[in-house]
Amino acid sequence: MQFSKYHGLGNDFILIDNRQSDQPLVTPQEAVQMCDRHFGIGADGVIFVLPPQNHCDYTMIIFNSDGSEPEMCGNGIRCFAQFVTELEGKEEVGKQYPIHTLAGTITPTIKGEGMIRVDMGEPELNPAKIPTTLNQGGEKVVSESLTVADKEYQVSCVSMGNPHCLVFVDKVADVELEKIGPLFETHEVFPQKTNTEFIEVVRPDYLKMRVWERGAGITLACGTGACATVVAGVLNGKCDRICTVELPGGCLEIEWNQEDNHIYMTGPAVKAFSGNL
Ligand code: ZDP
Repeated sequence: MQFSKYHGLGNDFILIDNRQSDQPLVTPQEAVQMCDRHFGIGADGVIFVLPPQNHCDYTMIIFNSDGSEPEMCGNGIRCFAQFVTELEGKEEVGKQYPIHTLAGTITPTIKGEGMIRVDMGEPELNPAKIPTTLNQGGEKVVSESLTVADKEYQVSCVSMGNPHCLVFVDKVADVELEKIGPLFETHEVFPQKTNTEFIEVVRPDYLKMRVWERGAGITLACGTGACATVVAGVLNGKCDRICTVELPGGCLEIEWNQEDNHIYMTGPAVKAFSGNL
């Protein structure tokens, strides 16, 4: 089987041309093996380009490195779009690709020179739909108390199709991600588990963020997490609607558009190599 390796700011994925079948060509167990950095190709996830559904150009399926299947993947969908230009044999600046995902239709636009802008749709704030049991029955979860390992945090929650828990801190460098990340991920207030982002406000238009991803652990970047970060920042009065989010792997430009309530994410997608399994 042919595969290509892509990354968005170091958040790396194995891309599979799955256009001939509407079932993924590898199982979740095989994906775990392929993602292993010592015994496999090495990646944060496996992404499949499947035939269209619901008037879209293609369908995206993704497996995390632990074999679980998330609804959406922000860095992954930029890689998906760049991979599609490779499959189609031409890169057309301005071309849009509506993609069917478990989070609905998500639309990347090719900007040229490896940059992709993605219409990520609207953020979901309803606690039951994120899902979280925090502020149950309320409209949204903004700066609610959550105790993790005997420490109280003020957290906000946003779904970008997948669940995110956002925590503002003074210094992201001081966060013991490896220790507390898994405790947030599996906390009982998150029935579908959660991705967790720790955020430092450098300026209202510049945030620094580190992430513990559901099903993948520490990664160098998280696109949906960067979008959720800006939503939480705006709701907490900490940042502008147009903002740069700096991740360990580099920067994403995020806009939460006031008119259509959609989030727009702009960032790179880079091919590393391709090979045969
Ligand atoms: O929600 C999840 O289980 C995530 N691990 C999915 C992957 C998200 C990603 N990091 C992104 O960029 O949005 C790929």
